[in-house]
Amino acid sequence: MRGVIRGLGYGLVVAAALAAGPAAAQPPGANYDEAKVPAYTLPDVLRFADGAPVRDAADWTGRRRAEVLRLFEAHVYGRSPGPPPATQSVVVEADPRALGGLASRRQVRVLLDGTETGPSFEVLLYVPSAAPRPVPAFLGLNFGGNHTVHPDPAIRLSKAWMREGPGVADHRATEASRGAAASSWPVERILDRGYALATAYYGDLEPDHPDGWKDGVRSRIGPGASGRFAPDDWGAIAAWAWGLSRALDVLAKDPDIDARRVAVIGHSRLGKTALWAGAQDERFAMVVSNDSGEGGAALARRRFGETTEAITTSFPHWFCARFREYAGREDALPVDQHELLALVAPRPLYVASASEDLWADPRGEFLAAKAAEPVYRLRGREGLGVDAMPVPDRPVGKTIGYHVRRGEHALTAYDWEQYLGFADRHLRPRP
Ligand code: GTR
Repeated sequence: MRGVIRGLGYGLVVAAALAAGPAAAQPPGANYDEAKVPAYTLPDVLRFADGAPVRDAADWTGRRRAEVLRLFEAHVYGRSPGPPPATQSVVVEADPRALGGLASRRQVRVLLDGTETGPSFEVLLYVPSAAPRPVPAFLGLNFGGNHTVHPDPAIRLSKAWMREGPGVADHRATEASRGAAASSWPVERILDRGYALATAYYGDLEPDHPDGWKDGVRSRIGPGASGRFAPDDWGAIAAWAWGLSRALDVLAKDPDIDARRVAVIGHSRLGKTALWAGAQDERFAMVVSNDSGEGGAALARRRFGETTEAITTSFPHWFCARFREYAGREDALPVDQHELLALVAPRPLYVASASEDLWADPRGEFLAAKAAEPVYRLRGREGLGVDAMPVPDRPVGKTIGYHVRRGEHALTAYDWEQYLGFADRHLRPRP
């Protein structure tokens, strides 16, 4: 699975190494040895760029938060446009008694410029029948099309470009890929626990390859529509994150959904995406990063696993053009990823790692969560509630949740159980 999701450059090396077993999964040049991590100093999240200290919550919410956000836009993910003015959503399919009556299902085509021929994406929504209205929801992008999250035959088969893999022929999904990602989306369990689930295919927003922008929202909307991108114009992660906000716009109009209780979730590159969406869009009530690694929850300055050089070489389209300048010189970055996590404060944040996913640097993810705590405390919330990284399969956390699951790079039922429990603690009773 990881080989399918990773795909390019280093990804292929990782996939080949993984095929030989986790112990061999070390791409050439990558450091997987804790003893070889050089010393580093993180930027102080509670200090303004001019060196002045952030003294209280008002300093943070009034000025420092915006400053950190701007730095991530200018140096890492790029600036995104606002919501397009003429968006229309069209319900293309609905069934009030889907999955044997467990849920109602709707499939909504979001026409981003209001026209059938313009850029669009499709949201699949299941709302639990038994839960009192309006219900809280999880929203996350998927890797292979909405039809891969569940074998439900009524889910429309994606017609969009796909990376080659099982059930994909000539870059198009076939019926054979129906339900292919079901192990990452325990739909019935989510519904049984009283949450709605909304998902969309990330490739609808932008196909995931260096030329993908030509067929995605970035060529039709916003600054790059002219075909020229400034060093701080949005990259693909920003485009996907922008799509999550547009999906939230749709949920906010749905009377069955409580838009004040929507958790945004993502795995791996889509975990980076969920974090950037949650950092920018404070309407997201909770943020879940599953194995997001480099460019996500993992500290950039910590030289372990994937590096800025590796990620900007394999995936030049993910970030804004300026980010590449920091390959091999992470210390020059004006931010590090703990500050991305801090942008989620005071909202509940869950960061999860997997013990064999060394490429994503589990310890670097934990340490970033730890280093985001001062902002949570400033906002009157406890962060992780522990100082030491927990052993595998021992979830910890207060307003910041964390676990390292035993096993490989994946979004599993175990991970979802922790997110559902965390959501129960933070999104109920209704705020
Ligand atoms: C890898 C990439 C990681 C991670 C992963 C994924 O190849 O190096 O940063 O995002 O892809 O999305 O599965």
